[in-house]
Amino acid sequence: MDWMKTLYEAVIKGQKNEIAEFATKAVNEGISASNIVNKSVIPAMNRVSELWRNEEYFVPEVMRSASTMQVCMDALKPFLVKGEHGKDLKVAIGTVKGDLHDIGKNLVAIMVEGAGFQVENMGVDLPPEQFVDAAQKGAKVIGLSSLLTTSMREMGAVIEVLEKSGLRNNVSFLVGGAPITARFASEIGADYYAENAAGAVAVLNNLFEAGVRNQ
Ligand code: B1M
Repeated sequence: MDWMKTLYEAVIKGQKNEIAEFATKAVNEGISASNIVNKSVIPAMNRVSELWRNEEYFVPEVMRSASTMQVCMDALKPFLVKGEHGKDLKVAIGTVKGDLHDIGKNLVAIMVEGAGFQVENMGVDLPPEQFVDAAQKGAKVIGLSSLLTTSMREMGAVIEVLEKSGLRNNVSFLVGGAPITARFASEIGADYYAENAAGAVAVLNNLFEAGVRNQ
């Protein structure tokens, strides 16, 4: 069985009832969970995005694929989180105010957790004050996600509110999402930009290696 192809197609077709079993079988046959995420699940969601763009998929199909992806990620989570767990660095990740997109943000959160970091997945449509709260609770990195050109400016608002609260120097900001660029990240005063989940993990590994830890 070509599990990578099977899983890729299962996300696209929304085979929610079968996908957990497929994912478990694939792992039991020696395919690594991170390979499944990077080479099947993420490309499948990208394909779903394309189908939406081409008006071949509409909201119900996209939501069906998103929830199938979530079932797959839940099945893979124990294998992703195994092993490297225990990096003493707390990361709070959320989607900014006005934005309900969470598929990519959830992928990033799971991959970051899988790389061993302590993750608080805060949700969507979050006002800046909630990120202040996360910083007060000890998050050293705040990850902001935005998928809309209408909400991306909210990332800058979060950074400003953190500055006003006096906590800006306690945290690093990592930003990402389809409309975000490295240039935009630097314009709003974010510390890091990542294009995808693997990029987010790389940024955090670099910070950890540079000695950034929970106090
Ligand atoms: Co929306 N939507 N949507 N949508 N939606 C987009 C984003 C859009 C590009 C579609 C389009 O028109 N072509 C468009 C935005 C246009 C723009 O602003 N330029 C759009 C729009 C307009 C809207 C609505 C306004 C539609 C309407 O109601 N008229 C509305 C807004 C609602 C709101 O948020 N207030 C809306 C609603 C929805 C649904 C609810 C139907 C659904 C969201 C479901 C959910 O998330 N629970 C939805 C979806 C699914 C999409 C598309 C089709 C797919 C997004 C996705 O999940 N991609 C999208 C079209 C597209 O992208 N082609 C679209 C797969 C995911 C794995 O990729 O999220 O990019 P992505 O995440 C990547 C990277 O971006 C990065 O890593 C991830 C993994 O590789 N990344 C980070 C993300 N966050 C990161 C954080 C990091 C680092 C990296 O560090 C912290």
